[in-house]
Amino acid sequence: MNSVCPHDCPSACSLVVTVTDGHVAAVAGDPDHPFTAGVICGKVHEYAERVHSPLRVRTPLRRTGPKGSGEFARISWDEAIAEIVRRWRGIIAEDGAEAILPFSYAGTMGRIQYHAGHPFFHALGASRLDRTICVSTAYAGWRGTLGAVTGSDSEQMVGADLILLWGVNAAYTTINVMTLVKRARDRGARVVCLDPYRTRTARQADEHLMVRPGTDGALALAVMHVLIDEGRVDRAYVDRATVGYDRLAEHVRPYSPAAVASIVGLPAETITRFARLYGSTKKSFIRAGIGLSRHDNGGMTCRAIACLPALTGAYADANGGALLSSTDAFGLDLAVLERPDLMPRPAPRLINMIKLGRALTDARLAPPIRSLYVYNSNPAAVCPNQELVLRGLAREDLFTVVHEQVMTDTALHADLVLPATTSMEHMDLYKSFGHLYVQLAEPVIPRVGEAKPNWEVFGRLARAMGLTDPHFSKSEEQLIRELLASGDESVKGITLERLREERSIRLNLPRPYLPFANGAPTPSGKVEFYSGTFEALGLPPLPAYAPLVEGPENAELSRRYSLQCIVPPNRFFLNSSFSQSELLRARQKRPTVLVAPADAGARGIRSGDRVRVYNDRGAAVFTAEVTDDTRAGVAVIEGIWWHRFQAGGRGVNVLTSDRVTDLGGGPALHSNLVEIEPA
Ligand SMILES: Nc1nc2c(c(=O)[nH]1)N[C@H]1C(S)=C(S)[C@@H](COP(=O)(O)OP(=O)(O)OC[C@H]3O[C@@H](n4cnc5c(=O)[nH]c(N)nc54)[C@H](O)[C@@H]3O)O[C@H]1N2
Ligand SMILES: Nc1nc2c(c(=O)[nH]1)N[C@H]1C(S)=C(S)[C@@H](COP(=O)(O)OP(=O)(O)OC[C@H]3O[C@@H](n4cnc5c(=O)[nH]c(N)nc54)[C@H](O)[C@@H]3O)O[C@H]1N2
Ligand SMILES: [Mo]
Repeated sequence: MNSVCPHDCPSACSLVVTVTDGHVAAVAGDPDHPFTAGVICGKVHEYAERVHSPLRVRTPLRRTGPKGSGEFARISWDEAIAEIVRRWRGIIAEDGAEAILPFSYAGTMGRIQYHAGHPFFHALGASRLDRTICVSTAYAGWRGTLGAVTGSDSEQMVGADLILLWGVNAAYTTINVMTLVKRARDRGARVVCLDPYRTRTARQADEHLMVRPGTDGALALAVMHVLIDEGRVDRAYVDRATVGYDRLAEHVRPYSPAAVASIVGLPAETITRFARLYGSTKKSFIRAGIGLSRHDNGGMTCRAIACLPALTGAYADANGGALLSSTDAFGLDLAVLERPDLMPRPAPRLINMIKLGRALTDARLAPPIRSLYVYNSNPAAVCPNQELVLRGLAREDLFTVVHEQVMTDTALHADLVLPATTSMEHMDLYKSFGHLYVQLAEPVIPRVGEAKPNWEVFGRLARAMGLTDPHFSKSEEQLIRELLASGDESVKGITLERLREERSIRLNLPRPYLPFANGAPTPSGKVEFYSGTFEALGLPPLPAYAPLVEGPENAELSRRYSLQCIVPPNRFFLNSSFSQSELLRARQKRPTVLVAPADAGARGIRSGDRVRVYNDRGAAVFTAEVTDDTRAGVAVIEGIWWHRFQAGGRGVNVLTSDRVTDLGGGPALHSNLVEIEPA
């Protein structure tokens, strides 16, 4: 049977599921899907174990012990709904609905189940959640240059002569890109990977530029300097499709390779050679990752990189250009699902999700947050400033409801846990942020236990809370029809009936798809080297490099914490999902910190030692791996383990900050200073 991978990954794979006696027996990649091409990751290959996990939540549960203890008793759905309604009515009467905060992110990327709570919480008048934890910064930077978050079709990179894998560990985070990279390489394409450490992706490249974290903005400015200085600019493209070239040329003059070499941590000659290679290859495809943006200066970094193909004219080449995400290629009107019109006016307050710990513990917040409803997310593990998040979740007076598939670290802190269906058990429509196909998935097995889809639970809650808008009685099918009908040309003619027949349909976009061949959907209609929008907001109007707030240039802090610590994904978990799997935990081995030999030597640390990594925000225990896969001064902690599986009971996110980046309100997850000592 057919399905779609629901996880927060650009690949949105088309799956073939073998079902035996109502159980998922095996999951494979659809060999006929043009992007999946039969290849899926090691996580989803083991999906049967996730769907039928011993940690699966099968019935509603009520807490019977202290918060976090995991002591629960089984209750019925009717009892659970009645209790939520009783508690919320009381809270609303005393403090108003803003005392209730929904918390969700991307447990599922299916549009119906992702947005299921928006209309309900809008109609209730609850606090709004600003969902910034992942792409906000990157998208704000990209939009600054290009006006839209889209780019050349991934499949076009097969014909490229040069591929830059820039701040993306595709071999872990979107494996199908590596299928395309391999095909390009077989044709003779050169592949350059830019990453502070030697990832699995870097190993598969022809060249790895081991940049210092958070300095790609300076590197991009130096590349522009060389392109302009050496006349490697496509004047015809610049004249027809861009604005601000003269001011950019002036602006990048100080950023010579020699001037940025010590910032970026690469020899000036390497930077010059890289710039010349880029400048002399029209068929150059930049696949940029979100990792770039998870720094204090990450928005501007993405904006700067998006300028590069506009200088060489690669945006107009059938095998060139750049792609960060294809999200805006899907012309669907999500207001159909989110229903902002149901909100009271003025709109309720907006709370940035990365500041959850602060919001739950801030005594000055009026009204205070008295109830938290979590779905599609595991904030106890994934949010920065974990100590503060856990302090908030431990509040005895916080009424916490967690709708989950598995008993996460967050669910352990709930007053009520509600069982959620997986993508194998409910219906949904999927877009993608890496390819251009709309896909439909329908249930392939019966619901496990008493699990219910998000949309059904919010329907029940709406009725129980007396919300009468007809929206709440629509079926998932009806919502999918309305969403498809809301779309622009890109989805015209794509109907539920056709999707039932074909499962996956490419957007109505030309091949090759070159959205910036002649300009961009910015206010000027051009690729904006100079942004009037940024200028009006008081932001630097040209792509700018600023050193990290929490980095080596912060002299005071780096005296105490001399190592930069980046925290990218690991191979066998997806954010904190799959940490429930005994099989995948065994493959992932143990929570590990990569340390360069010089740093390890200076601290008396050997491979295999237990070490304590700490800063002012907290401390967690890891096993050290001493390796020249990372450079001196940079420690790497991959992945998010549920902290109950980590010695000391604390995870990587005690180290990360809830400080916002330069653009978009996202987290600077990779801008951390830490110290390491033997445990
Ligand atoms: N296996 C697995 N796959 C995943 C996920 C997962 O957790 N595990 N998460 C999913 C999600 S939610 C997302 S958003 C995507 C994210 O996937 P990507 O777009 O790949 O982004 P990140 O994984 O955040 O970071 C990618 C790379 O950027 C590098 N990096 C960090 N700082 C810098 C820098 O300053 N400069 C440069 N050049 N590189 C830097 C990191 O070392 C990392 O190797 O992956 C998805 N896929
Ligand atoms: N240290 C560090 N921290 C990070 C990152 C990092 O790279 N390093 N990455 C950040 C990024 S990119 C992201 S996107 C966030 C991700 O943060 P989250 O979106 O919270 O990601 P997950 O850990 O995958 O948790 C999703 C949860 O949703 C549940 N779920 C799945 N489907 C459904 C459903 O249909 N209904 C309900 N009710 N629940 C469901 C899953 O069981 C899972 O526990 O984490 C961020 N945090
Ligand atoms: Mo993400």
